[in-house]
Amino acid sequence: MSERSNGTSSAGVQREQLLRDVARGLAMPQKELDPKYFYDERGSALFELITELPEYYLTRAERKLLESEIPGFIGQLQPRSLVELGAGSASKTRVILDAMVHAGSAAQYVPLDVSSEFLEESARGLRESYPGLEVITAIGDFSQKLTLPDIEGPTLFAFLGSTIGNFEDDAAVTILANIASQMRPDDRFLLGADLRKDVATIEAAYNDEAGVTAEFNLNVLRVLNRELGADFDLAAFRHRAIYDRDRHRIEMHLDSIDDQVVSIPQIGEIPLSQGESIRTELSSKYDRAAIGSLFRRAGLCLDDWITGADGLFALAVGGASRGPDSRP
Ligand code: SAH
Ligand code: AVI
Repeated sequence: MSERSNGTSSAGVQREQLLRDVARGLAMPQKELDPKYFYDERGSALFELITELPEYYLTRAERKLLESEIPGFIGQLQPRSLVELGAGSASKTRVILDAMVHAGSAAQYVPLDVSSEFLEESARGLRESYPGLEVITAIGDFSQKLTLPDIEGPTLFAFLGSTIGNFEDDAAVTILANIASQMRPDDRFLLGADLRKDVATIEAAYNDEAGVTAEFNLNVLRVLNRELGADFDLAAFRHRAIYDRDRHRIEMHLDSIDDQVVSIPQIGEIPLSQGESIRTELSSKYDRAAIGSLFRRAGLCLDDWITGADGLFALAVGGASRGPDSRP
């Protein structure tokens, strides 16, 4: 069994960053918070519950595609390493790792995530299940420049779950370009993307009957209360998730139920009027043209586009079209 960690930022640096991000986001005309702050241990666990909800079709649809497509794909590529952005529980990743083990090519797995405790827990489980695999956890923010350990190629870079959809197009291009800059000519990139479909199906996925998504949404306020000593009253906010048909995306908000003032030490008093919202997440939905355009802008070529018969979800496969900028 082999374990390594490629941790980067210290708690102090992360707190400074959180303070800056929150001060900036809450000063905007449409108040917003960065969705990466959902994912403390509780937030990561709540996301896992979301993936099992009857309304949240994304995870099941992606898993089905991976199960049908990955064995053949891995058999051809024979990757020695898998690098995964936003790995979380890495539950679907096991489909890829199983195929790598079956192909006899599996050497290293590098899951990268901001949610450090949760990632280490996932890594422990993987090390038990795949004793021959070196699991190197990388704690960090994939929207910043990627610092990866030295790994054996060919490498498959994976970004699953449609997490790309949580970013505006320009930011998504920056993330994809960062990945492209790390890719050697025989490496491949695998992206999971949620597809555009009827609005009722999409909106139901973000407004589940059991209220787990609402709890997940409110969790970001718990994080700010704990980390910054803020005094958000969670009962004073209501979860709202609506689909923007023009921009093809879900917007998740926390609506202020009444006029209120929230206090955050080191930032100050934040007044919110009745009905005013804090936008906490975007979740864009795609078609082939939209992903093709993001890939092109990021210096990636889109080689394959795989959707199931249900038309719910897509896997996009690509390679770096410009060659590596920073990796030998
Ligand atoms: N890939 C998994 C988990 C998706 S949830 C799946 O498909 O089910 C999104 C994951 O990305 C979480 O684990 C979260 O902690 C991580 N994440 C969100 N923003 C991030 C960022 N900016 N940098 C690194 N990880 C991030
Ligand atoms: C991680 N990300 C792709 C999820 C999504 O669907 O946008 C997060 C989520 N938000 C609400 N439900 C799930």
